[in-house]
Amino acid sequence: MSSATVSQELVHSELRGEVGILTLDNYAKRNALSRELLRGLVDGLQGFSGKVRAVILRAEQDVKVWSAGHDVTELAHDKSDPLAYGDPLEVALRAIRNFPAPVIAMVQGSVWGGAFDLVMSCDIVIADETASFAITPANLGLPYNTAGLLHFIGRLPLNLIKEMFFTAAPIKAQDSARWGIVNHLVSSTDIDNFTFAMAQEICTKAPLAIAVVKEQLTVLSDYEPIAAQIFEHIEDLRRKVYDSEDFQEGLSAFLQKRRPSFQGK
Ligand code: LCV
Repeated sequence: MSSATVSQELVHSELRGEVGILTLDNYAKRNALSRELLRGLVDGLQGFSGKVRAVILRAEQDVKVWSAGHDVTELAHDKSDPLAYGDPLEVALRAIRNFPAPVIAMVQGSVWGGAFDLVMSCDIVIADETASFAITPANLGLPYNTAGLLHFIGRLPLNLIKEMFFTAAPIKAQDSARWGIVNHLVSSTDIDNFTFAMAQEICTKAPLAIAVVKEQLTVLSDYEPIAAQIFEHIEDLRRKVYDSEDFQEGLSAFLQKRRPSFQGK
């Protein structure tokens, strides 16, 4: 089976009028964001180009886990940057942020790690009462990347971002609505219709005007002037972390299904 076919197996694409629907479907691995699954997501978006005025990104109906985040088995552990610019997850996040129509994340179940960045890279987030959101690099000893942090800084209060990164604890549905992680919290019985109705409403508006406003908001919210010296300092700090024994311990513990023992070195 070709790689493209595998990817299409992991992410289903569906056209419903001018709404494109991408469904994550690798529950055996809790929709972990592997390079194959992410390729299916990016290919699905590209396949919608010129055909849709709104996209819904979802998982299968009523899953307990929307996505378990980055596929940990694919994280670079050769002392190179595990979340580099060319990482398949970063490529997928940019594809969503640069897609010329609104992408709505429809979330049921738990969202972990890089999948939280994926959801927050969508333009609108609709969730039900089973949703929760966690960012988990502290469980792996991994230094999150600067672009990812900027995604969060532009969207959420700094104290919430710190709590999520420092505790790696899931934010439950009600709190996610209170903090503005989600636009709407609706019941699991209503979420399908509610999300599709919003997508259909968007389809009745001027697509060029929407595409330009989306692009303007992306450019303006991403525009955080960082002096080269500061960027290099940040990269130096991150290198110390992904070079650390703790990162190796975090990966080993995950793969051996045991709790990590971090030594701070
Ligand atoms: C590969 C997986 C994964 C997975 N990768 O089911 O945010 S950052 O910076 O940390 C970033 C680098 C990132 O996103 O890292 C990943 C962060 N994700 C997590 O920490 C969540 C890890 N997963 C879990 O805690 C559990 O799997 C949850 C709670 C999501 C679901 O638990 P449940 O008991 O329902 P299992 O743990 O049994 O997982 C089912 C299969 O999916 C694999 C896991 O190894 C298992 O595979 P096997 O059946 O082959 O043993 N899996 C789960 N998450 N992120 N593989």
